[in-house]
Amino acid sequence: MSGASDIDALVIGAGFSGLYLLGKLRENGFNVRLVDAAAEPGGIWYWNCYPGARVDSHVPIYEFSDERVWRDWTWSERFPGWRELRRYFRHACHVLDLWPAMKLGVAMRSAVFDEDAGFWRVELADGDRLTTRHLLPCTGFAAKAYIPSLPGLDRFAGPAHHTAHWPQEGIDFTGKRVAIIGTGASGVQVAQEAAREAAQLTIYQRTPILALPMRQRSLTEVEQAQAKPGYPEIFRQRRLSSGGFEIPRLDQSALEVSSDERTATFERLWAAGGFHYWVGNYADILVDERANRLAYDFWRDKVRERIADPALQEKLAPSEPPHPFGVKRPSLEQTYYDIFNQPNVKLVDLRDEPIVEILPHGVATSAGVRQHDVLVLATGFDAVTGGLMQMDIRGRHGTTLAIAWKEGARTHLGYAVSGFPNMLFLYGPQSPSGFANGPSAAEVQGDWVTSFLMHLRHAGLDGFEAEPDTHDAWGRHMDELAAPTLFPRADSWYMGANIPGKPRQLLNYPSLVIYAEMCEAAAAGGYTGFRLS
Ligand code: N01
Repeated sequence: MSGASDIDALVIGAGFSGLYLLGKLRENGFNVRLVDAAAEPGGIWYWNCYPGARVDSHVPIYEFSDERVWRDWTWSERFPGWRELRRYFRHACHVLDLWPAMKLGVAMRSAVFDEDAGFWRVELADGDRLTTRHLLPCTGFAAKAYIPSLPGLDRFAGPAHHTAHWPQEGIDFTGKRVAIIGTGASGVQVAQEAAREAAQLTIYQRTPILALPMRQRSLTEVEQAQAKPGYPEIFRQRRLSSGGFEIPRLDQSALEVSSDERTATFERLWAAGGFHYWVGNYADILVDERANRLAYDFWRDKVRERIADPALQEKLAPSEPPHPFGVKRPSLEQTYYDIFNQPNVKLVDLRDEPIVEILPHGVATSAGVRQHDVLVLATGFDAVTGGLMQMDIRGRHGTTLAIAWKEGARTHLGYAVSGFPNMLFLYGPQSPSGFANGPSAAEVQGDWVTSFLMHLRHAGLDGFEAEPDTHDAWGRHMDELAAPTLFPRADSWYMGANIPGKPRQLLNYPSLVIYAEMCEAAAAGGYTGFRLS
């Protein structure tokens, strides 16, 4: 027999998924609260306030589909920056009336499942305690920064920050000797800013990023007002796509068209900018090595045109691909390849000269020492699983997710883990998570979770738990999805391969629309794989 809890549900995290879920549950009469360690809503847009941080998905794809939010909101740019995104989240909280249910600036310290009572006992960092029937972590896929263990790092005398721990007050690069370690999406964005301001910028690259042209542009109020009648259709389309975008993937093979036709198509996608060249490319780009190579070669030649020095061309856009195109996340760039023509920008190839140690005023590689005043660690995240595993969440018998997932993440439908009753996470492993545009996945998952909790309420039930054998079935399903693709061929965070010792597995579900169908089928079957009580 379950006891009464203080609230029906606690949402952890005020990014897209947490806010969407909070709104849905509130509207459906649940007594729900949200906590977030950040002082403002916006999830990663609170923590990742490094210079140049902006989203790689365009608007209106990267926003809530709720008309109450978009009706009176106008963006200034196609790919908004973090400051504007933060204003947007405040606006969304206001129009959706979420503020009264939110507690910001306070982390969840622990959540322990009380097996007798059938609910979670939660303690917050400010000492508050509460009990909740359901625990709903919405902590995103990039909640745990990864900082490699570089000898001497703690002795660096100047500012040294991971991009996701950037000081809210910012750092002025003007006239400084700035070093950036890492050339993923974060590194590219900081580099573009630092190249304009720093006296010297040194970029330490281990693997070249295969970045695509963003084609940023300003948006006017008039054009957005004219486009808004079409928004509902765009939002419908994004739910029906594999990546949560409205950009359709071509249904042809890159190999079955003539060379002229293929080049014309590549040119069109390239000119469209953003993720068109990635998401909207030929059907077999991410599964067939030969098709992939054609896409890589076109990318390489385009990039090389912008770099003056042939040696740098080879470093930044090598003749032979460092990994198949598109199976490690491409990022979007505006000036990234141009900055290497500037005299104040240097590239250090860590494959030629690995870092030996960090010194108080510089970085020593096997080839020598370079002096720096500021160190930027754009070294990524223990993505998808790290954020959940670092939290003190204890299920049955005190088990933590860190124990449950020691050999790799195992879930039911990418939502739940056996031994952790009444807990559903959004954006977790084996869900679309890092493979899908954030708001698209947040809404698909938020709707499903809301329906699930409503189903329980209508049935007069209190709880649920994933059956242990469901993990194997979902894991096998994930393996089958990964097998025909080229994703396992890159050492990417998609595969958990960026973190030393992390089990290698496809962490994200590759299709939002198929995922939604699978989850709907489970719901239609009475939430198959869950024991309801
Ligand atoms: O992290 P990353 P990120 N020594 O893991 C290098 C989202 N995001 O923060 O490739 C030297 O991609 C590492 O090298 P290598 C987006 O989904 C979105 O940039 O492993 N270098 C790599 O170059 C993105 O994919 C946006 O060889 C080391 C870099 O650090 C995800 O977050 C903006 C190293 C890490 O790149 C993560 O992006 C930013 C070491 N020991 C992020 N360890 C937008 O939407 C790691 N590296 C705009």
